Amino acid sequence: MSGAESARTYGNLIGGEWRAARSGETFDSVNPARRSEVLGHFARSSQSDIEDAVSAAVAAQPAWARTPMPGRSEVIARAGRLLEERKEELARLMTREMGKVLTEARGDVQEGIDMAKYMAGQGRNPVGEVVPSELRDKRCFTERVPIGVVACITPWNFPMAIPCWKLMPALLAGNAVVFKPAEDTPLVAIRLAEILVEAGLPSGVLNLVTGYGEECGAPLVENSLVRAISFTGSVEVGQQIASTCGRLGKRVSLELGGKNAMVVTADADLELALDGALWGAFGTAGQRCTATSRLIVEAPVLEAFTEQLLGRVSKLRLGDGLDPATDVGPVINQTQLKRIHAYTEIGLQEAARLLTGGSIAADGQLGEGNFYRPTLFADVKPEMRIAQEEIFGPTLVVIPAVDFSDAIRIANGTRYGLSLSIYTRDLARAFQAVDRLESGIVYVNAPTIGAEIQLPFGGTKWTGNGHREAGTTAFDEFTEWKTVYIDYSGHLQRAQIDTDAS
Ligand code: UN1
Repeated sequence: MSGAESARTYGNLIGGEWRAARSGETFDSVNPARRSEVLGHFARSSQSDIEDAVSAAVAAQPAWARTPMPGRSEVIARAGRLLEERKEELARLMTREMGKVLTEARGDVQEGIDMAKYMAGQGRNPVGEVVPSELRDKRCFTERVPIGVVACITPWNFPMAIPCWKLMPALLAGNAVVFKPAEDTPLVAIRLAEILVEAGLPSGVLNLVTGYGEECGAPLVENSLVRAISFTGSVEVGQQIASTCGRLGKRVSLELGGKNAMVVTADADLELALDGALWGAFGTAGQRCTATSRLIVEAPVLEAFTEQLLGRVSKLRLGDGLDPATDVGPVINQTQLKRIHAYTEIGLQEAARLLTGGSIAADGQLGEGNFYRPTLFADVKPEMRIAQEEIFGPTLVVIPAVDFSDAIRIANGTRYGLSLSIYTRDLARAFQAVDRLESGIVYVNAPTIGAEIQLPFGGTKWTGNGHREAGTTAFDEFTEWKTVYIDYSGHLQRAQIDTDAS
């Protein structure tokens, strides 16, 4: 892309206007495949910008909440159509800003489109229930109401899908939103905000503030007028946010890490499992919270499976995600690149056997970006750090299991509980695994990635705090229940006391 476009400066969206940060400071977004390519300069926001954004949201929210829900859903539907029209352009931009290969970037935008369409359809669905009363001439019902102003804080790995999972239901429910995207992917976020504005969202209903977590995310979480926080990101930051929200008595939903495993049983279709392992572990360069980062293989097939896997992993081609020949793109930034490599060193110290990869790729053009060679470790023990901690990169560890029960025990043996999978041809084994795997998402004969938006998404244990995004649960994060009792008897009726069964 031309240098001229790269040089543009982008502001925050506050009360319908695009404005620079009050400090006038900016930060850059760069292409992880070629760090010299700057995609733009973005507002480096802090406390006062957050206050402006929250004030704009507070002012706009009541009128938006009074707009009938089918009217609100029209805006979401139009946004979905605009996303669809611009899918290719947005996908290409995403590949340049975040690095994932173009086919996957298209999938990421498609996930946003799907969410918009799904939510638009919800706009005419029931929002509560009528419940019988104990008493005569009394009607009881429930309804969902907006929370008010909510903050959506999103990661860089799904720059379109995850913001759409949050923004579409939050807005449809009648909230005003302050959206703080990851500092690595501000431009895709700005394109999404522009689309929502173009689709007819009134000024101030969506405000977008770019910047760093400590400077701009923290004051957003602290702001007393922001009543709920929806956060996807690391366990460390999620726990800080949760403790702040605990102290301030506000709602928080967390979608944090994973250490997802695929179990390969002795009776599995090994070809199928191989394809699944490669896609699950090295898709998005392993930078998904759902990425398959552990492969638990039953003893009888361990050797053959590992050998075939090694053959396939060592053939994966690293490169720019815009190049159709590329299998694995760059990782997001230099910090992550170093972190991923530090885990290789940890694995070696732990005496795991490095089969391939394990180094930063610096030859030729690859040296201009953040490339890590697809890495495979064997002889990994379940308690090793490389088998317990989220690496968030193209590193897959193979853990031997003596039998099915051992495999399930190992799969469940981390602090995370997002996505677990099993490959087997035995129907009973498949259902036993569904029963026994302790995670929010379970796959049979598919890898740990590939969630669809019409089903709840989220995990158990340290992966989250009990919430689920998308699916039929999408509104739970962004609404309050209101319970309404209407007594039209004309006299005092006392619940639990005057009940008459005659
Ligand atoms: C994430 O990794 O943060 O199931 C989300 C998947 C995608 C969503 C992943 N549909 O891998």
